[in-house]
Amino acid sequence: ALRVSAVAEADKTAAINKSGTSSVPATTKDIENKLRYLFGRNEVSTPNDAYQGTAWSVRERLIDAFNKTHEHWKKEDPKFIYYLSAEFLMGRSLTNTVFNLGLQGDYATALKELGQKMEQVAEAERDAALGNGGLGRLAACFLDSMATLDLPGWGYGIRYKYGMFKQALKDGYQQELPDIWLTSGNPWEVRRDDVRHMVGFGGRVERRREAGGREVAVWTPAEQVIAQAYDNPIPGYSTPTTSNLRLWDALPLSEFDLAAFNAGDYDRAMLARERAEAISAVLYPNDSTPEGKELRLKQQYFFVCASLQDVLSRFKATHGSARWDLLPSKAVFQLNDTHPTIAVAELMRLLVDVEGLEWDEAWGITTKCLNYTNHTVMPEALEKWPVKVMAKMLPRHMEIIEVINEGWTQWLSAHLASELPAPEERAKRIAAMSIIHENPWNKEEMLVNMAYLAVVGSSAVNGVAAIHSNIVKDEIFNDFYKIFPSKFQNKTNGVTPRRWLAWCNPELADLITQQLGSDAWINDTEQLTALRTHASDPAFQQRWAAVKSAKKERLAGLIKRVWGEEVNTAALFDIQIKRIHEYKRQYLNVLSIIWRYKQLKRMSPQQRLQAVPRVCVIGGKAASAYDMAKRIIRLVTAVGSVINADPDTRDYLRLYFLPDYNVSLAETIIPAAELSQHISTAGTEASGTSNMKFALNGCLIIGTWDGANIEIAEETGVENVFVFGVRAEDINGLRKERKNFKTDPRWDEIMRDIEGGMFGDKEYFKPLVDSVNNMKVGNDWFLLANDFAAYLDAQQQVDECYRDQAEWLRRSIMYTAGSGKFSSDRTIRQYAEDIWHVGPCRPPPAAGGQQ
Ligand code: GPW
Repeated sequence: ALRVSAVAEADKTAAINKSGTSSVPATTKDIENKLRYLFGRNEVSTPNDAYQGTAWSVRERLIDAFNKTHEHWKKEDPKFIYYLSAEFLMGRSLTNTVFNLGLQGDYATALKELGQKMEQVAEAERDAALGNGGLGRLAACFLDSMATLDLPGWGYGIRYKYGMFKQALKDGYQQELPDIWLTSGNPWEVRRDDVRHMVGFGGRVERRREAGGREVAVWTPAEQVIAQAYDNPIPGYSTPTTSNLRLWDALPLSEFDLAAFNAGDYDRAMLARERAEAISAVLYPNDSTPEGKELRLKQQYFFVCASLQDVLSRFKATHGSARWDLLPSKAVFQLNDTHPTIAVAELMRLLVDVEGLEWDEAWGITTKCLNYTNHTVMPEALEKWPVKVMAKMLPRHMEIIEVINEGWTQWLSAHLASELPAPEERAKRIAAMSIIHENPWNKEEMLVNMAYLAVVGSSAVNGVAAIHSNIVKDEIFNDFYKIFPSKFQNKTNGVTPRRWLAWCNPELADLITQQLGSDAWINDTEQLTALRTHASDPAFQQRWAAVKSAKKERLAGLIKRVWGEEVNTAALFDIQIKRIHEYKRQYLNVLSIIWRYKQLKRMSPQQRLQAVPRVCVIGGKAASAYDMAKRIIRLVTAVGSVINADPDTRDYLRLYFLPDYNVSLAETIIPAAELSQHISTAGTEASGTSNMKFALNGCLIIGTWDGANIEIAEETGVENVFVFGVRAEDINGLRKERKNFKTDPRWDEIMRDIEGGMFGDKEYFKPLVDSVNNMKVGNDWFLLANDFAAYLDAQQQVDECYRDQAEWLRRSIMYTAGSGKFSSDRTIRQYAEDIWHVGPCRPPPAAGGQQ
């Protein structure tokens, strides 16, 4: 008999206890059966049991939708989008799948019958964390939008065995733990045993003459591995379309080296296997600072090579091997940053060496098929691979890149002849635009500039927010822009309104739906603008505030679980969650919290009663080798433990670091946030996407004039945003003038406090203090001191605004109302129209289905 939790009423218990009778609805039965036959468990007794049974049951509905979509796409043969990305930060799938497929009624009722709550059951799922941060999550939002818009398109990436590390705190310091996410199986993937490709590395290249006299390059790799496909169905919302994310797992050619095995050398017998499996073993945990390790290049080539072979073999199966000219009308690839840029050389290799096309024809096809999205302008973040490393691992690709670069520089020389007639001038410009160039820090070493290779090899190059795309055009790729102005575009990022409002904040979603009279805003977010007319309506404001309060209570519960402390839920909830990076300036946030603390300390108890209470939350991971970022985390926890324990101030100010920030934690934190911080040095944050998620959930922004903050301010009303700080165009000048910069006395005081050990650990914090304090050129690179006073002023304005709750709520509503533009549906429509030239292809509705 079933054990049923106390919440189930007695009559239901009776019905369920007649196990095997028809009174148990089909879905309930299915959940139980999945648990019974896949896990050998006879009763649904924990949320985890319920999760496993539910997920494996939902999987079948998902696969049905997937099969119907792909049957249709095969028949119609539309042009396809292939989104190549080293990262897909999917998070959890259960809620999203159930809601996107329109199955929430079925499963919510079935789970209730089993004494379980959908929300709790969903929390038993582990995040799929195959990405670092914004770039990987953007890829995930894009898949949701492509499917929702019925665009034929797949994601292609790596099935990392270990995703983003789990972060724990040990004595306030970050500790990294492996993310073992596949242990209890993954219901959201289907292994395709019939889809495998060989990927080679190293070895040598020889020339051979073919019968017709044509010279061909023959690459004999020293090492080969198998790329094994796993498909992850991607359900669109409110459509039968279910698309695909195909991830590659690396397998050895043979289980073990038989000769070594037979000779009894078991260690050696396993070596090749370990080398192969290492390729898809772990995600590099670096965000915006590339890891120059050979294994990382191996990962990049591994997934690009498998993906291109996969696409080309399907193309050949439909169109034969004689019509490669048709490829650009059937396939378009989007390179998510430079990580998949080896695709330029790989597509050339497949077309020229394998398919026998002439170089020029292949080049025409390659450049028509590829497009490149840039996500950063920070020079240290742009990928460059030593020619030596590339030549050893990918000898044929290095040759191909050299030929591409020869053609490119020759073309440039001719093109620039009239503009730069002086040979030295011209040579200088060509050197500055060469794909292969000297390492400026080590003249002995030559580098392949992956961004330049991507720009030369692509039809379109885009940035991810208006200001960023302008910096791309006017600064980092200006020489290229002057030659190919029409190649450069902007595609401002977006986020999926399904996960980031409708599913993570159903209470606010319901309120919006009631107010607007329909839920059509979920796939037409421009309709949210109609909320503007209600922004000042006191009755609506009260309902709006009630939702925010409920979400704050929930976050307070989480803080209680993590830190064991109660927080005042009437306080202003002030949040900064993102990867820890010097350019994102979590340090500046901490400095302002220290200043707030000091001011509170100086007040009389009577004066303190007038203060606006705040609960500050900071969360984010530091790359394992990013020393400064780890020190910043320790500063947050050290400052937190001092101020949270201070009886004078603890009613007015708290600071908590929430460990292991990830997609699921974001889904809890964002709906509860009242103020969110996006305070990067102007010109450094390409776009930011959490700013959009906060705005969508009615959270006010304190931020710099950077990335998508600017466009959010335009849509929301700049008077509703707490904007501060220097502008991007002034950064270079200010960096040069650091010698003459006079720091604010409040800044000096805080620096003395940290150095003097007010928060303990003074040796450990010294490099942090030094990094911003020595007024010489190059120090305080991210200009914290320059923005400090303006930031404190903006924080003052935040307090004043919060005192006027009607004004605060009006602004809060205006943020949601102004979020229409930031749906990834809008972004994807623009990519489809301006770059991909791909249209929708919707399968017929499923018989008896919802849509
Ligand atoms: F450096 N971004 C990221 F450009 O999350 F490659 N990881 C990265 O490695 C890079 C960029 C890279 C982020 C940007 O920092 C953020 O501003 C942007 O919103 C996001 O990519 C999506 O475009």
